[in-house]
Amino acid sequence: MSEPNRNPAQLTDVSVLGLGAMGSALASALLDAGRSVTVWNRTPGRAPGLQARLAGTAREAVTASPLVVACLLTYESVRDTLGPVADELRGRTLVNVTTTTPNESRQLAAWAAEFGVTYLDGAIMAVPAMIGTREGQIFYSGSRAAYDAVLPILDVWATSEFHGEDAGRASLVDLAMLSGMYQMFQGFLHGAAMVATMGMSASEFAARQAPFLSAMTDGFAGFAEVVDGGDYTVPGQQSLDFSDLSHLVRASEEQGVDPAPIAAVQKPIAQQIAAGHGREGFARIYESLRAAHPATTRPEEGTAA
Ligand code: FVH
Repeated sequence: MSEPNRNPAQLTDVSVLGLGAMGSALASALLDAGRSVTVWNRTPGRAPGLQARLAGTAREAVTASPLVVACLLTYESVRDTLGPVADELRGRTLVNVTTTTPNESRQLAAWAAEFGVTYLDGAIMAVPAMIGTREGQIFYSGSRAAYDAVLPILDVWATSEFHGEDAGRASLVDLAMLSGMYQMFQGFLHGAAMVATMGMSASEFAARQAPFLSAMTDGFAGFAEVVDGGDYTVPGQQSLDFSDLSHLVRASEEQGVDPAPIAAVQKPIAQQIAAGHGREGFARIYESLRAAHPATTRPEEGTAA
């Protein structure tokens, strides 16, 4: 796939299904890199400026190229679009960069295998403006052979990273990172709601909160070392007893602000203290979180990428 497509039965190098904000950016970057591209979108008329070959149907788009990229909205939209054209996909490589859960990615990989389609799942860690730059990252998992074969094309979009042959891994890493990001955003907005009760603007709060949170991320590596080591008694850690956040919950309530975000942090702290671990480090709340799901494994128990 590193060479432009020369099979006369196939019209272009890559077909991109979905011309939303992200699909358009992906197709545009491919065109800028000199690739021939066929595009299709459910609703006609999106991305009119794109100098790509326009397919009238998903079937026409799929048959136009050996490499098919799906950038649709959800798992359901991928199944709805590709299900009816599965036979045409046979023998081709499908790179699905639509956001799906890990299990949905695995289901798509199993479905693709059933139809003789080589499957690679992609998780985009970038906004459309970052496509075509090294700043963006895209995680992949699924067929290693497909990843190696199409890497020169994938690298046009962003920095590519392969996470293993389990098709769900790229999505899992993506969604885990987004989970952290959204909790941080909610944490900021919760704090902004608290200080708003005494008249501080969200902008003023943001100016204080951003450098503070940024400095706090230095703590991740220390927590990670303790979690990976599995010993929460290592000296030098902030203890759970010291980390009890009941006063933060109360302060939020006193100000009339929904304490749910901070109560969600206090819950595993209280659980671990109640279980007799108050003198151990804060990172021990990881044990409450992982225990919430019976399938949880420690990192060393998982499959290597
Ligand atoms: N945009 C971003 O910043 C994020 C970055 C991280 C990854 N996401 C994921 O990328 C997928 C596509 O996102 P998008 O930004 O392109 O989304 P939209 O602009 O809303 O376009 C959605 C396209 O999906 C088509 N579509 C929706 N439902 C169906 C369906 N049932 N059958 C066929 N196509 C469907 C839609 O078509 P239309 O509405 O114009 O007819 C658009 O082409 C997404 O998974 C993000 O989570 C982007």
